[in-house]
Amino acid sequence: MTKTVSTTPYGDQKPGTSGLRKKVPVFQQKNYAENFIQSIFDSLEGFAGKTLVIGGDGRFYNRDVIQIAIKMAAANGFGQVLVGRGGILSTPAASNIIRKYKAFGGIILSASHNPGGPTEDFGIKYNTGNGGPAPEKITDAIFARTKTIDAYKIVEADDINLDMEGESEIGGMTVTVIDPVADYAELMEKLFDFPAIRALISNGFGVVFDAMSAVTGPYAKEIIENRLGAPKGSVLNFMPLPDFGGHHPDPNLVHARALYEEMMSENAPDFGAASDGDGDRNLIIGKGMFVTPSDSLAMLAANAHLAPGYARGLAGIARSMPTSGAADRVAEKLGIGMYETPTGWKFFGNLLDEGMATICGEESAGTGSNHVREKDGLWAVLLWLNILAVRGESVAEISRQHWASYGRNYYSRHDYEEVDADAANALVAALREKLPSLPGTSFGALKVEAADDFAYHDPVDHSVSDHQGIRILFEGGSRIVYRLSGTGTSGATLRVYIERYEPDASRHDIETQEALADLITLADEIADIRTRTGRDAPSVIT
Ligand code: VG1
Ligand code: CO
Repeated sequence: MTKTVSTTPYGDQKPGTSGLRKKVPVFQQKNYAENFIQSIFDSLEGFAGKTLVIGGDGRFYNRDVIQIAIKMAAANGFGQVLVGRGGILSTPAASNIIRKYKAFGGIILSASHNPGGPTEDFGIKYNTGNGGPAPEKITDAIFARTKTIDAYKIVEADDINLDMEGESEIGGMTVTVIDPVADYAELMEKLFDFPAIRALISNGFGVVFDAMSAVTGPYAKEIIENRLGAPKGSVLNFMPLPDFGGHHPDPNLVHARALYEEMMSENAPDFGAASDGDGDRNLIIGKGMFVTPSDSLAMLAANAHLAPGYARGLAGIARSMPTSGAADRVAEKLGIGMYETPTGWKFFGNLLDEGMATICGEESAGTGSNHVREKDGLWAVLLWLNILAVRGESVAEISRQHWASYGRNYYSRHDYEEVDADAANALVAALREKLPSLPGTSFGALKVEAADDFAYHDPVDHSVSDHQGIRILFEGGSRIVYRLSGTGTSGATLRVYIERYEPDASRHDIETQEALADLITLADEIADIRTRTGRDAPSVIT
């Protein structure tokens, strides 16, 4: 039976870079999740009788919100819900399911790389029929609706058994519990040369994948161990846990430190990788060689034609603005389009839908292609393995050769997490004011060529997104970029992105922080970071 429940708005339901993310106790407030889900439905049109995909990364509160979302979808008139068994769907797998089964859209429950548990983070995101995160036009409408919502619709029924595959019915709507892995694994087999990767591995090429107790465990077990024949135990931390074992499921040099140490050790396997909470990020480390995500994008783009799914070449490459310019050099050499978008995967959707870009990437360990409309952690791992199998060289060899032919973009991101929000906003405001005075100014050997607050003009729908990060561009290709995170749940996180281009191959072996030392000092000087945040050093360096 459908009932309409009256409710009152919450003022803080503005979706950020990737959906609405809050602490679990915030989501547990009366009608909090219901308000947001109803606001999603109220912002959409024409879904009566259509299919909605629902799944999440398995974090604490996932199952509760899935039951609510199913009952609300039924009450709002959807014809069918496809939900992953156990409530599990990685973000790229959900994107694939939406596309493959021509669903109207999907609700993905995740706070990605943020920690999980009763007092940690939770999130809700809406994806449209192309499988991608809703564009700003829709997220703005959802936010507007959350401010006026006064009722939501839900059916009164027993919970769905999420642990058994099959169909059931709730309030006139069909609920199908599906295998979360099968469709995704099948797609990967289509894109990549599994026999070649299998042969590589059976010849003793060592692979280790850390699922970080998050959603990619079941996917990596099936693909890397079962289908590609890596020895049992190659996939670490493969059980998705509601609190990710108490860790941050963030595959970076801080939170995946153990993997990094192993890969730098003498007996390291040939290839190490990890993914994040919801499976859309990737960390790639060869024996003795960490590949920065920006370099990984460039190297994958330069070699993608070696994998069957990309044998016909790329239409174009897109990267988020803070991502290093390494991929630009590849696009230039290939003679294909290069697009620079704001941070967040939603901005790649139009470029992918229009066939303008084939491969996209972000410095935050996100890479993906037109096979889905989300970044895809395991996809990046498999493309690397496919390339390694074909080239028969190590990650370190491929990296060095890449730098030798394109030059090296030294790159690092410094995060100042949970700083006072007012201080962070004041810092950005002061930087903005400084912008007009910077071009032409010299700081030691560094001369500012241009400085702006990045604005994106979408070439497809012509929408404009302002204030996407402060850029200070120096002569010779060095850059400092500042922006505030849109995914955090407490205080503000200041991200400072630092890049220096080095064409000279005899200077490609400098330690990254050392190679960037003058820019790092200058980043603090220009923005007054220490004084304004009260911090001596960043909390995370990637
Ligand atoms: C961060 C990253 C961004 C990424 C976003 C979502 O956003 O910088 O590149 O798209 O997270 O990724 P922000 O606004 O905090 O800088 V995920 O894996 O958290 O869905
Ligand atoms: Co993620």
